[in-house]
Amino acid sequence: KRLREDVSFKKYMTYEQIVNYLKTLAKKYPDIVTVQSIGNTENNRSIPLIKISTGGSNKPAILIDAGIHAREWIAPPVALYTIQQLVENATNIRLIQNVDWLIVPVLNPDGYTYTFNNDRLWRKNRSPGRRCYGADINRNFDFHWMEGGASAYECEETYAGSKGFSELEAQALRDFILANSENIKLYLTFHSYGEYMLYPWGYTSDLPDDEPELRTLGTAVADAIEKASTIGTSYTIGTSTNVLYEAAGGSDDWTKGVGGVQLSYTIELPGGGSEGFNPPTRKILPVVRETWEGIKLYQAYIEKK
Ligand code: ING
Ligand code: ZN
Repeated sequence: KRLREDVSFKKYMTYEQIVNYLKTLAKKYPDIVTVQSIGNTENNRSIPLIKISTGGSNKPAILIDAGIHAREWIAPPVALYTIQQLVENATNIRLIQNVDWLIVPVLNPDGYTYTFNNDRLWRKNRSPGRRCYGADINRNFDFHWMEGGASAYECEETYAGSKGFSELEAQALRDFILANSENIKLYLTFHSYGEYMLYPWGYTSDLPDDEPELRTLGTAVADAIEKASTIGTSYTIGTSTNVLYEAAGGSDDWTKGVGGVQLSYTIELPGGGSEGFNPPTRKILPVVRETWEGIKLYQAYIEKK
């Protein structure tokens, strides 16, 4: 079987196309690219992770995911653009010399596929319940689980699952982080929409001890994105609870609170207005390009730290 799939930012790629692109990169660039599955979903899809590394041991790593929420279509392209720039643009070689990259472009393949074939605005995964399908993966992480901003009813959009880490996708990310927690220095999770640069905590309005560092870094990144923006992007920076809403069980809270990753951010990409979760395809490139300017600044910080 000869798969050759190119990445596209002119359209929204399907899960299969994204997987084929990752596999194509692994074949074409075996010295720096490995693709693995971090777990399987309810509908037996694998959750792919691409590792981009020039080798050596104990380098700091940046973990990025997108597509925790199925309908937030602008998020996977940001992960894919990062992958493309790191692997296929030789001028970016210095970005992979001292830092490893671990990227999951679609953490919720079942939900993502469901938004293509059945319901464009589906948010959750597709695990079956008694009455309804799906739990909100971003309420299912077991750190102050169900303490606020989450629902115990399985038909709700923010259903937190039957218990902390009841969901396969959350388990997969947890297990990968715990197996690599020594090296992971930064976690970025891409959502949409609203232009928020969020950091923990989401379960309480209390601030983490290192809030000044999270705020300073997040502000610098947001500034870089805004400066590069051709579409008037403007980020609001702060803790999830204080600038957006309280929500326990999010991946960023667990990653910082339990996973041992000090720097943890949820980035709510542009969208909204009449576009909502469905920015027109001509917006994909402007969004991924401006966001990439911010991601490079995160890399520079990790490299120096
Ligand atoms: N927003 C995030 C959500 O899961 C969030 C915001 C992130 C809240 C992290 C709390 C913690 O609701 C979207 N658009 O999904
Ligand atoms: Zn989301």
